[in-house]
Amino acid sequence: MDVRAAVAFEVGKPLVIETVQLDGPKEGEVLVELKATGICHTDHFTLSGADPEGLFPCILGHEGAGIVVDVGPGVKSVKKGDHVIPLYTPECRECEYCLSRKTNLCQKIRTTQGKGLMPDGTTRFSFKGRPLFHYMGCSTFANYTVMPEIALAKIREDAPFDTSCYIGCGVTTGIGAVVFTAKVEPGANVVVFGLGGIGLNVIQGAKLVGANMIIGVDINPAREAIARKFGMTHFVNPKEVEGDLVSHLVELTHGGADYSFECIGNVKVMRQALECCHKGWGVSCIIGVAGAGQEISTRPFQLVTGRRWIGSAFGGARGRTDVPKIVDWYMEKKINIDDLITHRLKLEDINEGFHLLETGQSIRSVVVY
Ligand code: NAD
Ligand code: DAO
Ligand code: ZN
Ligand code: ZN
Repeated sequence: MDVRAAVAFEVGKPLVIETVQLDGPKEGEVLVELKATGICHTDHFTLSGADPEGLFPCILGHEGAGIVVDVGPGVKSVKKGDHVIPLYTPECRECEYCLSRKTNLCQKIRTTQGKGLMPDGTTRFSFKGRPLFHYMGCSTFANYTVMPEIALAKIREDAPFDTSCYIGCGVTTGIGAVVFTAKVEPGANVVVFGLGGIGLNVIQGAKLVGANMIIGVDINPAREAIARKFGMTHFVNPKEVEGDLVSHLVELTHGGADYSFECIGNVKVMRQALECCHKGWGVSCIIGVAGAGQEISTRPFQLVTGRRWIGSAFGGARGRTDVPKIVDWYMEKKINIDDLITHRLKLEDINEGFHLLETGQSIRSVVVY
């Protein structure tokens, strides 16, 4: 079938709106009509060329919501008409990783997904007879996509698509890092570095679990007001701190953070996030994705003296199990998504969404199909 897509033909070039061809779902696959998709920093990261796994030409996008319109042979868990959120971290419930209960990183389709392919090693998208790579197993910058069944979370039908799509990445990544990965306890002092689409969700996750101090750190002063609305108690702009930022944060928290989160992808900030943690028990969680070839460093004594460095992918969430619950939290108004969607765009204007992200003007831009 013909579908409308924003195609990433080359690194660093604007996306091009084209009519491309999409083959129907094969065994275990599902055709989804996308109704909305967010634009995440990670799409920008891949388009910029900083992503070592980036493959071109491809259809980017991994933060979608839509409706099942057709299913391939053998599909049992979803049916035509179901409302779904595509998952870049699938949940097969039968691989060694899923069964371990120790991680959300299902490996069932990892090899092919990392190569921009469907599980049978081919692509469903093509343009003028040449294959277009899938992206993070989702490719939501098209009004239809094909997904493996194990990479779809079925969600309630009263959830609006243009807000719940954000649960497909940013909301779950931020809130999940607090709730599922770090397991922050009530009364903890938390420092969040980077108050963008992810960091603001870490802030609201920290508020949700009853954290005490919630300190936000960002070089963009415009982020202070919105972060306070989501539960931040103190704002620190590194550009306005006299002297050492880490010492300032340790002083502010009376000894160091119980938990810190890096939500930027900057390896120097990752070090600051670890070193502002409390001696003996502070935990620093890396969420940001650093550019190809970059490395983190600290003095090992920071770890010897009880600080721990951890990381979180998709908030540690098991997509098919946890995403529908997070949609419930949103619909029950336990979490706020609406105020984070700052822009709604047509697919034709998607490059404007990337510009808004680059210039710090948006929190989340959503393309509505
Ligand atoms: P964003 O661009 O919306 O936000 C980044 C924020 O960091 C901005 O507010 C910016 O002003 C601030 N910032 C930049 N440099 C800073 C510095 N030196 N000190 C303090 N603040 C600084 O990005 P986002 O969508 O929130 O994504 C954040 C990171 O999370 C990206 O690296 C993205 O790729 C990554 N990510 C990771 C996962 C995961 O599962 N681990 C999922 C999604 C996104
Ligand atoms: O299982 O080896 C693996 C890879 C899982 C990919 C997890 C991606 C999380 C970070 C990328 C940013 C997502 C938008
Ligand atoms: Zn994302
Ligand atoms: Zn699995």
